Amino acid sequence: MTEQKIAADVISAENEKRAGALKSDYAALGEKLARNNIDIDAVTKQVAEFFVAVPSWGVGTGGTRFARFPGLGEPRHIFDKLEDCSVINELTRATPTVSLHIPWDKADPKDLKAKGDALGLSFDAMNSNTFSDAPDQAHSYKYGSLSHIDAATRAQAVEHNIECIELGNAIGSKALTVWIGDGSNFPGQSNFTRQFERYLASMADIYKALPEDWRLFSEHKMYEPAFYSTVVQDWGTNFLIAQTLGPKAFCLVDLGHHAPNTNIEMIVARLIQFGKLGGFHFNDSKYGDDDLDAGSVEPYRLFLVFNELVDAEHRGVKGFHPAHMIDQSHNVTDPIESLISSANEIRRAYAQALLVDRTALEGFQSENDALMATETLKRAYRTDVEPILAEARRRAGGAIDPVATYRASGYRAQVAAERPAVKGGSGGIV
Ligand code: LRH
Ligand code: MN
Ligand code: MN
Repeated sequence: MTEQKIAADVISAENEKRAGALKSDYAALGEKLARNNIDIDAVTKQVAEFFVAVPSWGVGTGGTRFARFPGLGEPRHIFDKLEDCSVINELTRATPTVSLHIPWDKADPKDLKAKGDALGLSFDAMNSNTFSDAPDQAHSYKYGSLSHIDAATRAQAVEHNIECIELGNAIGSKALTVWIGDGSNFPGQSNFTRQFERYLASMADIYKALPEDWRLFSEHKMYEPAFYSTVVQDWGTNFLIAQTLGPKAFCLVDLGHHAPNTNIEMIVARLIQFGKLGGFHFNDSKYGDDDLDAGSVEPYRLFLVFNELVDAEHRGVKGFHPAHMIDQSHNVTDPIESLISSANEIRRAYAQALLVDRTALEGFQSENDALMATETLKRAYRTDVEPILAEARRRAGGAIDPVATYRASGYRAQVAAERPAVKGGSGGIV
């Protein structure tokens, strides 16, 4: 890493203030865990080796269809975005990869690669965009893209996905995530079966263009922008897609893309069991695709998802390597702070899941002791693992308290001076 956005002496000065407290908290937690035969250092090592990708589109301030209230120093282009992503990684040491969205982040692959290398960042899954029209495209996606009734529009959407693969291949990415907004707004508007047939045929063309070591992720979402029916609406349809396309096709689970109260951890278990879990878009939600910060509303649900992932690791599931990515939108916070905190929450859920006594759990399950089984999960979940997370960051050169250190660094004020302010927007409805 040659370009460091947060000076090393800022991190060490901030860490020095907190090192004493962390040392005693870590020792106390280590003692407590040792009583249950858990080696704290082994857990810290596993946590330090767990990474999650930051979405390039998450570092700009989001908005709703009603309005967008810009923040200070918003990134002007992908190279600014990569610098902001680097700040998150320098402080957390949990996010060394970035997931790009094309055409939003389109640039010369040589420049992208060089910037990534300079910042110590590499690239996770590429995301295509056929849910909105690019300024110069020949055919509109107003009535769909990969499943459009018109062959030329479908071909254009396929071509765009192939372009994403080619760009990704040049910068070291190994996966393409396809999410489409295709669907219908009125009963009768589309023929469900024919529309899905057209989608599958388009996806098969994209699948054919995948390099040998690439994976194709399809992402389901219940509704929005289509409000009556969506082509890839749930994990069942998503599973059919992955199964129909072949061994390089997997399902991507965006936590916000389900009906409220859906048992997402069970969906995760099913996809693991049948070898089709490709990865995640982590975020949290209260009502719909809210794109809130991971763990901010339902941290127990995030833990239960990680409980399934750790269970799969524990069982030694073959070829199990889901892609961990964040997908959020930040309207009222500094996006860098939200992403720092989200990366920590995701690691927290992982650390807590690592603490589950799986032998005891299995015993309680086989004795039908529901109370003690659930208590076994709760015991792990109730453990304050913050000293483990902080120590993992510290050992890797990150910050003991990354948000406080970020604030102390003055990064936001510095980029606000360099990047011109952006005007607010009314959003799409007025
Ligand atoms: C769709 C989605 C999908 C897109 C991203 C911007 O709601 O989750 O992953 O690529 O948002
Ligand atoms: Mn998503
Ligand atoms: Mn979404």
